[in-house]
Amino acid sequence: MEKQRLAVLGSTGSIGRQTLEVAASYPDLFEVTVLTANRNWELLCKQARDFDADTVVIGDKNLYSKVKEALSDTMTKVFAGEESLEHVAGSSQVDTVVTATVGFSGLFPTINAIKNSKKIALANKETLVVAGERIIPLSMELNAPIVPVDSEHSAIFQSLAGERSAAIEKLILTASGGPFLNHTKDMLKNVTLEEALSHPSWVMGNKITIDSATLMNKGFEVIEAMWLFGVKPSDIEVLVHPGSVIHSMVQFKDGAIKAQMGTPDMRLPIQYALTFPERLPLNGERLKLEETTLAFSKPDTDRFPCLRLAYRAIETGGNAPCVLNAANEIAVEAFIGRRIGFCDIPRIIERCLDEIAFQKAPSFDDYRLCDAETRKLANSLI
Ligand code: MN3
Repeated sequence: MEKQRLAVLGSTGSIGRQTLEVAASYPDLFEVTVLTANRNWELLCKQARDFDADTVVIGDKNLYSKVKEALSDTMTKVFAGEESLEHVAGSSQVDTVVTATVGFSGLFPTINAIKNSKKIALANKETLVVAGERIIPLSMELNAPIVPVDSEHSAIFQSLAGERSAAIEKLILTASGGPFLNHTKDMLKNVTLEEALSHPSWVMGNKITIDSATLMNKGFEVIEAMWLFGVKPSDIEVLVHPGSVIHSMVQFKDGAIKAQMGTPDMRLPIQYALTFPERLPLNGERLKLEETTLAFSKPDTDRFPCLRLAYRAIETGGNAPCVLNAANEIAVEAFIGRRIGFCDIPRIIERCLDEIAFQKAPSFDDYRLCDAETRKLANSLI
């Protein structure tokens, strides 16, 4: 394998830190040249030193002087702000861009990485939720392969190795069901932030943990899978599988089902995305099959309307998934800030989907405008 120079966008978050763990375990294969973070400047500076990074970007411009000073005795170049984030994703110092940022903010850096024909290890699913319709053709045209990091999509990607996509009958995305799997509608009205943040199987950042509790995360993943693997939403089935043993499956036209199983350890899909088609050793716990049970059930979109709203958005198409994402970001942020209740999240998203004007074929600039307009409306509904 040739040595890859990595840009890790969102290096201080959960996926970013685990990406650096993987990179550190194979110093002959990976050189970390670019690191970016939104606000966690102290960890960013530590990472820059540990990996002798060429360039760092801090998203929050107010923190620029702190980072600059902390790294003043190093050769690391320091930049700040959104434009710099976008710019470094296309840097000539980089072969592979790991997009581990959260939300819409990942979109434009990813576009710039594609425009510069980088390999994309995609962890920022919102990129494809919002703009998959334009991103996928662009990545094919410019020879910028997009490899999934999301565990479900990695499982499907692994199950498809050696198969033809024409042989796919359907994709089966598994969902842990989140902490409220067995809550009644009434119980859901009164759940607390702390309860929502205690995910039964995965340790992740706050935003995605809330998205998992509402099942919006699974809705996003349906959209992500549709673009990544070129299938219709009706050919993607979601099954609740509380054990999180099977990370997702592919059913083929002859009825065979292939699945990828493992412990819930994100380093595996991260490492596979970076080393594919090679599969390298990874230390860690191994699945004890004798202690696992495989149980599956259909998700309940009556109790978890976010999943239904995601299907609605993708069937509507155009700018609807962009509205879905922006409204969700604002509603989740408000829930984390204890300004709204858990059941207000789908209420706000549905209102935005009802009220924002439909656009059939938005450009990248239109997405930016639609995102801003939806955020404004969603904020007014809080
Ligand atoms: Mn996932």
